[in-house]
Amino acid sequence: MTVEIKNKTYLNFINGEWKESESGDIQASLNPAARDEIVGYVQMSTKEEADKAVAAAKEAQKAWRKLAGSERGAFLYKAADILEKKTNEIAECMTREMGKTLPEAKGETARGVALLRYYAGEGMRKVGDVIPSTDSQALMFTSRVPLGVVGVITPWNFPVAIPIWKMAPALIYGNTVVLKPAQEAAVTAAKVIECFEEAGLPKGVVNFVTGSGSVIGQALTDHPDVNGITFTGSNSVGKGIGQAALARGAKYQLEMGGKNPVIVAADADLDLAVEATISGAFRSTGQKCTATSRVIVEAEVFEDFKDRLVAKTKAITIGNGLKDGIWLGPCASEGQMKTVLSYIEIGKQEGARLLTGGNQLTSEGYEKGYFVEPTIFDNVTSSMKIAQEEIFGPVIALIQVNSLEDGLSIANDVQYGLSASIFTRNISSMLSFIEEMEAGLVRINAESAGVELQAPFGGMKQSSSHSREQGEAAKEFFTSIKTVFVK
Ligand code: TAP
Repeated sequence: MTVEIKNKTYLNFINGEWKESESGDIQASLNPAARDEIVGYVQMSTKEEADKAVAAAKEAQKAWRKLAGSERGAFLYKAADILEKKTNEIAECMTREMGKTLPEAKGETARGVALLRYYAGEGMRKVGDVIPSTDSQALMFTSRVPLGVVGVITPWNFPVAIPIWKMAPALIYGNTVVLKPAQEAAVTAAKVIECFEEAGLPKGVVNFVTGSGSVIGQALTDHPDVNGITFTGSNSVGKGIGQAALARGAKYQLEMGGKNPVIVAADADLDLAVEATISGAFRSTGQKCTATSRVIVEAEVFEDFKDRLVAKTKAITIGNGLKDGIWLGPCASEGQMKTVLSYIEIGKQEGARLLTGGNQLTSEGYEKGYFVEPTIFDNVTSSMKIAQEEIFGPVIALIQVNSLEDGLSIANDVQYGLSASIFTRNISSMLSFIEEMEAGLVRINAESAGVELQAPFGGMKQSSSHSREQGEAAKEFFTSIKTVFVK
């Protein structure tokens, strides 16, 4: 295999310095659209390096917490400006590293900028309440204080937005952080850290250690000086992190998987429902935690909806996301592609009918990448694995129902509860859906994917630890309430 080295070796960032791992090991990050292209190398660090990063964060927190919120905010505003200037460079790196198309990568980077500015502004907002005491001579109030050191463990699917939506609120409320990004997208994450470095944050406030999750992620989770762990990723890893954090009394927050339904009512605007289903299911190659994976359609419009959905899906352009006109990029890694293909096999064996897609693309132009056709099954029943388990790829399970009531009950018939949407013109149907849908994010006449940074985000059931991220909700996790009584 000819290896084209296009980029450099990225280091850990500990106590304000870029450092090689003492392990001497590095790992290549490969382009999933062209696996002979190396995007960069990242460190395979040791537990001791995670420990050093935690020690630096602990020391730095003493002064960082004493700054005024607006002073901490000023650093975030600077980081936002730097990230904004580097949008093209960082978005291109993201596309090359994890495959999402360039316009999507630019959109995500712009979201990172907006998140930084939003939390910079939070530095000027209130962090407590005055509560009337029963003692007329006393002043009673609450103050929100930082947790201390926060361990940030992130997945590869939003390598800019997720680290920022965790680090920015952690920092503004006076915590210091150690970021352990997913190895699959650690080069892009390193570029985010460069923005914080250029913004001049004091040394040790932001630290970055790459390496395997079971070494570095576990080290942060178990470290007695890490006061909070914020994690986004799979349920299996998340549950282990939650148990370990609970066992040593650390605060934790887990955002995990989804199996997000869309309900299409007989009175829906079908053009809108088809557009939104395609966007929700196939953008980012279905690798969003909020991606649509089950589409539950009332019998009256099932055939019409299905035909339109399949026709539009067949017109999707697939390829390297850096190229103009490409709508769907590759799966982010070989492992992810294999998982998707294995679920497609399972779907066939379970008796679902393949309407379109179902194959890896291997012809000229695709042979070096992890491309899977956008895939739609019908004849799906709710008990099938493809209707129950998170696939995290471009696969839709179409389920036909005779009433909206049945649709809602199937929509709720999974262990997950992250996001859900309904297409209907009927206000009663909307209200029943809002009332009965067991999901942290419910959307009406809009795709299941779509998160606004100023609103709380998180799941019900097995999708999260029931905490919420973003918007004002972030304050709940990244601070502790201190009740103060002054006589
Ligand atoms: P995971 O395999 O769970 O990895 C997430 C992070 O945890 C990575 O940084 C990983 O490191 C690390 N990790 C692995 N083992 C660990 C351990 N024993 N202790 C501590 N950390 C460990 O998930 P993924 O494949 O990157 O992401 C896909 C999953 O994320 C999907 O299930 C998706 O639904 C979920 N997700 C959820 C959301 C929200 S907001 N709910 C958003 C995006 C994605 P390495 O990978 O480097 O080993």
